[in-house]
Amino acid sequence: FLSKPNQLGVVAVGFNGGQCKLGVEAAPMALIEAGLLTQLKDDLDYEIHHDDTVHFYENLIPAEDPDHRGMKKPRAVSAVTERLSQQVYEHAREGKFVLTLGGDHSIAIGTVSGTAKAIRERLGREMAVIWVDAHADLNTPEMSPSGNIHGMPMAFLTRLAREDRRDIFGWLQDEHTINLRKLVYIGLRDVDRGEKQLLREHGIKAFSMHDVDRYGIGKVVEMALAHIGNDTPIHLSFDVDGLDPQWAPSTGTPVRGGLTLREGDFICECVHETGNLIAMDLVEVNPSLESLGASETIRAGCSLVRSALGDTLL
Ligand code: 6HN
Ligand code: MN
Ligand code: MN
Ligand code: MN
Repeated sequence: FLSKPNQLGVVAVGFNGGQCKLGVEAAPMALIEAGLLTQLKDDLDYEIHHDDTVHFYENLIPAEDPDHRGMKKPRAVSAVTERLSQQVYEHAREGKFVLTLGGDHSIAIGTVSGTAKAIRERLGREMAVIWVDAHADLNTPEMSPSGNIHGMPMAFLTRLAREDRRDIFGWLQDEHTINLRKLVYIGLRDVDRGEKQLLREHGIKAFSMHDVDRYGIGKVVEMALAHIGNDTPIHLSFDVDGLDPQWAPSTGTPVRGGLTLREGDFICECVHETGNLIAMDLVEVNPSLESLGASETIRAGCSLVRSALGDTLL
């Protein structure tokens, strides 16, 4: 599905408005300073298209942004993700792989909508999303326990949540959305009540840590990919909190009992091997939390991205 398999579009998104902790906006720079893009270029032979900018989207953040339906900073998140959607779309419509470095997970409203639209236009296809995370990020505004939009992106992307106001996600059109049957979760272990009900009601494919323990990561990835089918473009959205805090302590909502780094890398390698991966997000690295573990978390993030882009395969 990549018309240019070694062309890599990179978007660095220093955005933290989908949750309340400072620091996650510094992750793209930290990942780049750790050498991530150099490694992709020199070791994996990608031609990198990057504007050499970390986008903070200051001009898009309104001074006044009162809560709406319980959502915190709805206009800021909406405006930033609308712009990001366009940036990602522009890379993806040319057939490049799109790597987005976040930022908190609310930015997936921008990334997934951008690739979904490009894939519909280029190939007339609905793409699949593999969401690796401790959380389902499927809360509608009304069922969210926190009001933080990083817990809601999948609800908006699948139309389980809708909002007509243009300045609060009303810009999302059908062309931006994801079919619930084309969504697969891996790594879940902290899912809210309402989210569990939605997962059950809609029969959404979800592999929790319980499933990873029961079947092993090999079988889980095999089942996840079988659900998607072997001729479907895939967008991988990887929340670093899918990993156990032992490997990724520096993240805003850590949950014990997660994936090992090796299991995370394995997921990325297998998705790469399908040849169908068209985009990846790496989100929720927060270098200012658990500062002792920051460099470890950053190294883990770099490893996940390299694995998704074809490293470690012989
Ligand atoms: N993330 N389910 C919780 C909430 O506030 O909605 C946590 C969400 C975490 C989101 O980690 O991207
Ligand atoms: Mn999470
Ligand atoms: Mn929780
Ligand atoms: Mn998440």
